[in-house]
Amino acid sequence: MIKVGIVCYPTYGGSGVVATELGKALSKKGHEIHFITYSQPTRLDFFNPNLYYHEVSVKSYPLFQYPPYELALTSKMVDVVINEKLDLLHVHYAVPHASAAYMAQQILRTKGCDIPFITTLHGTDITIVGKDATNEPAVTFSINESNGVTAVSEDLKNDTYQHFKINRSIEVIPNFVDSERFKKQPKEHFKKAICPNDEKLVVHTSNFRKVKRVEDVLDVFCEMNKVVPSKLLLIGDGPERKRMEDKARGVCTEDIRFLGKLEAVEEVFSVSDLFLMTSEKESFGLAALEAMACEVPVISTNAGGLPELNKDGHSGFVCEVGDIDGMVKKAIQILDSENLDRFKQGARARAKEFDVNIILSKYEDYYQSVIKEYKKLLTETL
Ligand code: GMT
Repeated sequence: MIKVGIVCYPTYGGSGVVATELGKALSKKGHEIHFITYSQPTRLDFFNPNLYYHEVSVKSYPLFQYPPYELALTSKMVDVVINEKLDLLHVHYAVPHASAAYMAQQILRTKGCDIPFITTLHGTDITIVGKDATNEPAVTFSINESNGVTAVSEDLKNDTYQHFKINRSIEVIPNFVDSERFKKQPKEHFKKAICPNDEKLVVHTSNFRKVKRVEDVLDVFCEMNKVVPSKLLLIGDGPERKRMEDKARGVCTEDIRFLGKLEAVEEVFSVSDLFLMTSEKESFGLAALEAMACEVPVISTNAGGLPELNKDGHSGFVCEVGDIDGMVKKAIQILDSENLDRFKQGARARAKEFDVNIILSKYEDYYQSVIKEYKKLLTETL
């Protein structure tokens, strides 16, 4: 049994979902998991005696234009490691969690407590926020000082080596899905309500940031809708949502619905026929994996790690970023009654290769090896 402190962004983005699902799965296997976050992680929705939640509260003061979150997080990590006697810290999303973990490790050392930390790189912490000159030196330093580093795809690992001066190995451990929770469920009444005339159901979920290119989803849908009677559901919320609602207004409006944030996305996936992921950057594409697990074929771009997930011609198709015509053609091909079942089975089969039980053991093995290496290092330096 390992006692792990998990740090993540609890309410927003795929990195928080992965961190929370990882912690839940580890706790079910008997590990003791301590979430150290500024609010209750969204998917931390069940009781397990091995799960703990420690809230980081950031105090403000009139002098501060920006309340010092990183400092409060560091101090909380120090407190939890000592009081809960943790074996390992695992921080998700490098900015600023890796540098906070490094600082906590240094403080703990002065108190006679030695603990290794692992940083998991998720995507924009490298491709956008991390490589920005305002953060790059601190991100490079804290990745190099981590006792273990994982990336969610080969592409993200390569990007990290390309944009930062990294002098250590990075382990690729892909995202995963609970294929027992994410599987096709009988929700035909829901399909009937959305698609009363047996239209095909197309779905997109994201946090509506610019990198997702949601306007391409709308363009692809409006074109394919001229050939295949269909409906589009857009799930999620974010900075681009208002602009997308404005864009959708007036163009096949009656076939498009924005649902906002939805917890039980697997219910919508259960009745969907196609998932569109049009991102210009996407290190893995967790939302697409969850859709695939529910037998929804995916049309994705070839950005980042998406081709490592979506098998062209099997679980769906992979197109160039911005290739609207190509995506329309592929969408029509998938939705053809001659092909649809084959793609649905292909999507589920591919998703099962990323089942939580397969990927969880990769994390457990990696935890063990990092702890062992760290102990070896300590005895060597004594
Ligand atoms: O863009 C998001 O959806 C949020 C972002 C994050 O770091 O919170 O997601 C990234 O991490 C996910 C989990 O590892 C990946 O599945 C997403 O592909 C990745 N997003 C991007 O690279 C844009």
